[in-house]
Amino acid sequence: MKAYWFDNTVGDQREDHDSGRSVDPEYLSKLGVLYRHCPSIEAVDSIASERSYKNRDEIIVSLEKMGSAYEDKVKAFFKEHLHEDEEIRYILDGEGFFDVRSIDDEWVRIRLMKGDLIILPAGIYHRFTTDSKNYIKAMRLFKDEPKWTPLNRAPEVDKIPARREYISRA
Ligand code: KMT
Ligand code: NI
Repeated sequence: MKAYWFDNTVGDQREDHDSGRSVDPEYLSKLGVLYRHCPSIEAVDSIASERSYKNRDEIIVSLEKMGSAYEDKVKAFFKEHLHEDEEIRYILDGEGFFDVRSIDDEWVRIRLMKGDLIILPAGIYHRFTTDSKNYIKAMRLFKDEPKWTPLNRAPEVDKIPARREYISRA
């Protein structure tokens, strides 16, 4: 894991976009973002049982696997959105970036690689992209039913309970 302020330059979303200013783990936890390095699946299992993540599946986002649908998929993941539940991802292989909005509405870019587990709180605006290697394999964990309908950023979405609760906690 490596977290830093996004450089806001135009160019492919899959480039690093590293401004050179790093973000420390304390700031991530202030945003409600939880990060753990889990070298083994047992470490993931123990977090899952502590936090009642009962279900899981796996997703591969790759050019090889998705072919012509890949570019559209990657663009869709990169639309700024939130969820009414946590977004929990454990990286099994490859790499990718989660961008999360800071308290001042700037982008913090989080590079995740194999063994990284991230938990985004409900109500945080974020987006995802693969990197220039175009390959990530991740486990998605969830409590009951997967509730990861993306709600794209909009004034109406700012008013939903999950967003209001997140804002009042951060
Ligand atoms: C998501 O919801 O953004 C994804 O599942 C992206 C692929 S998992 C790293
Ligand atoms: Ni999401």
